[in-house]
Amino acid sequence: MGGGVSRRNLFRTTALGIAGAAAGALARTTRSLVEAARSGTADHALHAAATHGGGPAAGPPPAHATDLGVVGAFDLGRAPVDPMRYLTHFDWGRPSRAPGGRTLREYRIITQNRDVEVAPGVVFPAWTFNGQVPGPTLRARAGDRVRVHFSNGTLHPHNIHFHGFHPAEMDGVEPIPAGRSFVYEFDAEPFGLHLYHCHVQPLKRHIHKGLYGTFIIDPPEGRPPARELVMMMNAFDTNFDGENEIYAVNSLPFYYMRHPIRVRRNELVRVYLMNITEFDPINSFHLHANFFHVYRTGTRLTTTEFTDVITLGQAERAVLEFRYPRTGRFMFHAHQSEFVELGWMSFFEVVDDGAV
Ligand SMILES: [Cu+2]
Repeated sequence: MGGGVSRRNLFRTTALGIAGAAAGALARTTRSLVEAARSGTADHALHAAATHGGGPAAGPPPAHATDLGVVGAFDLGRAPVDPMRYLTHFDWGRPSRAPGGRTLREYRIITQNRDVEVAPGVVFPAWTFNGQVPGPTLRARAGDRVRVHFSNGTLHPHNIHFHGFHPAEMDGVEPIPAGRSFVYEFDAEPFGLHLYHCHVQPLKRHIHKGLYGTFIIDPPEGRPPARELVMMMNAFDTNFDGENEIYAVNSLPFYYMRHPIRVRRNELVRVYLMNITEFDPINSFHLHANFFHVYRTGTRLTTTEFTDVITLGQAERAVLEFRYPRTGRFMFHAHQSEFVELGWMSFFEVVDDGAV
């Protein structure tokens, strides 16, 4: 492990919060802790913070708060993505009628470099699709014609490799040079929950820097009505030492802990769960006080598992379905404790009214 901010001390430095000091003091503490971590004196700064702390962090923690969290407010204008919007935002492309009466869907994707704040005070030089990490969730129906207008707006070669069926020349493994464009076109097959990502070497760096997104192909007959939520399990190696310091679903650590995702009691919830985590062999999703039906890769309409933990290797994905019969606040998180401590902790807020 390299010097500076190690994966084990970053959140002890940025994240003392939930039990910490008044907001202004807290911000100063965060900064000093991050700086201390960078200079290798975090333990002293931590001791100082523990000694001088007091008062709540910005934003109320869940009722049964843990000692997890980050200090300071998230700035969504600088965030890799707006986590609430990302959950439910689907880009269906610009539709038109293709020969034979099929639907043609056209999407525009550009790679852009962007410095994003992956935790308060922690800036990451991301490579993005359309300015966000993860990239936009592209969605089509099985059998649609998909046309993706790709432009490389950076100084590095990039491309887009889609998971799914397509001809070799549409496989997205040829680098597209800086400033150049390419049109990927193929039929949307097979239905399921897929992924797209840059496929330029070194692959782990191009992916980890942020060039990935979700690609959903709906079955011809659709799926039952549900509250649909896209969750990308991802992580950031903020000091480029080959280990992640931050874990999350949808990029911001502890975001859904501070801002629980509201769902209605008894409504069908469908999670499109992806794992794009680089540098770790697996990631996982555990739901509290409930079990879910699993549709691996979303390619079948019959469930194969009923469980409360699913473990996925990189690029594996699964559609999960469940209902909460009781109101209340319920955790969901990785079932790897270190990932939890480094950000991958979230809540559902199950409510009775329509305020969802
Ligand atoms: Cu790339």
